[in-house]
Amino acid sequence: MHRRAFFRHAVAPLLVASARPAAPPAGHDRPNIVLIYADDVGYGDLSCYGARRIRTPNLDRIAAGGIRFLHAHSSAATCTPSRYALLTGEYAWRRKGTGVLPGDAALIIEPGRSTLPAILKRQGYAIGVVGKWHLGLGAGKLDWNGEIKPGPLEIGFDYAFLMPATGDRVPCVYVENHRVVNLDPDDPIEVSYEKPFEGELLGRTHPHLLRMHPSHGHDMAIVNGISRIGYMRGGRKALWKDEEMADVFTAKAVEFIERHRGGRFFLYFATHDIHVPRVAHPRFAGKSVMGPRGDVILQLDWCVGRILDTLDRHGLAHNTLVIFTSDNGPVVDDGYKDEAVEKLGDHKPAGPWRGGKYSIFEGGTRVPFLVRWPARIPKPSDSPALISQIDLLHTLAFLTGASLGEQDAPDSFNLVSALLGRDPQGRPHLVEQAGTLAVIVGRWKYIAPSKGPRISKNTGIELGNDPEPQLYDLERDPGERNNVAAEFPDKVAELAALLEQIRQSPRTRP
Ligand code: NG6
Ligand code: CA
Repeated sequence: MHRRAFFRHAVAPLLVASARPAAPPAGHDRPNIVLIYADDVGYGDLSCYGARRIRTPNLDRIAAGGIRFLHAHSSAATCTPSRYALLTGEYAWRRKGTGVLPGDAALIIEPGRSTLPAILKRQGYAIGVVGKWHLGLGAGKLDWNGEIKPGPLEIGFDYAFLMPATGDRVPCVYVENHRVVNLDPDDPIEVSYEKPFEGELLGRTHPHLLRMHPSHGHDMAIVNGISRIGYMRGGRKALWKDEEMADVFTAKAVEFIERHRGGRFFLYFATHDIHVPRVAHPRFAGKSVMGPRGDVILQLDWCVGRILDTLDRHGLAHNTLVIFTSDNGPVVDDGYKDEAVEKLGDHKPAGPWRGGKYSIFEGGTRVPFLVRWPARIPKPSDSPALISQIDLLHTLAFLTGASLGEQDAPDSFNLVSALLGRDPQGRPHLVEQAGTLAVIVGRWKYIAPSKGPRISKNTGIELGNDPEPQLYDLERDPGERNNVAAEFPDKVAELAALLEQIRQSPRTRP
């Protein structure tokens, strides 16, 4: 077929979504929305997804009263690009500078854009974010002692209580709205990702000061007996205690719900768990058989339980849409010697999928995704629909009665019928992002050739890079073991062309 004609006949139809969405609820039926966004939790890490060596009763409660998605994806296999896509509805690979950010990066979402929080705010919702941010703060070199902006408040949130980047990156302080919490003006904070401060004690030079040791990287600033990525000095009263973080975030999340229970609210609750460093509160430390990685899964489950209990206590559960998912797939050794490898046993963090965090195989982005909304989802079910977190923007906009402008959320599909369990198909196609890109259409997955390493030397994860094209039949071979590219050259050509077409066009949504 001629190339142009090929696009028109084979590719173009795929760029248009088919399923007709269910009607949006009338004003008074619009739900409260709680999006619980966990960090590095794998498909196989929850008992409602088959884990046996660990129990997650509160997460299982969501599954038991809602929908368990089996083909749901984070937008990328690492944090920053997944979160960028979640909040903007745009594939992160379209934009430079959306990879894993250092802790002193500037905000990567331009104020004024129609973000998920900005759209829901226009619909009259109170909008809060509690937990991990990792999308940058400020507009250039940031003074952590002054007003910290632009940040979440400038892109649509009304309230923010944040960890700026990750638990393993400085600065190790909380930021509430525009200020560092508990900052003593006589002990200002300084942050550098270039060189240590004079006299700074580091993990690599003073390992005897550490209670948790790095396995790779993470040998710079020491905070709370744990060495991190990056250097910092000062702000001693403001430093967080890792073992208290889950309690601190959960209390802020509960407060937000209680403050806004009289109206409509959207809470984006982005836990630090189960990212490294994995330091559980003493209530959970040693309580799993899998060491700290298991303990923080128990802790995460407890946080989720507190949120659900709060909704119950205030009679909000019936009309609250609760979504639980994770920003990327799982990793076992992500840079600290925390016994995760030694105590894993036969636990499969990625469940049946190959690879994990950082990987273009399914383990990279195929994550747990649970949805509960008793008012609109009367009975529990499993859904095989292909959905992505990038679709939440359009779907939630629709559910709350908002419409999108032409330029908004270019890659976000309105999947309300799939979200409510009425459409088993979902997206017509999905681009997955790790070191390279892949595209899924129906049963087929094509992975674009790439020169990167096949296996990460740090984490041991199979990254899925291959200089040759890869084609997998996910129906017959969900574990991506048999590359059938040589058997189906037409399929390879078709999907390679589709991926190219998606890259070239500024948007994929209808
Ligand atoms: C990597 C870190 C890893 C983790 C990751 C980001 C090293 C050696 N590894 O660079 O520990 O922080 O970045 O994780 O520094 S994410 O979930 O926020 O994407
Ligand atoms: Ca992550």
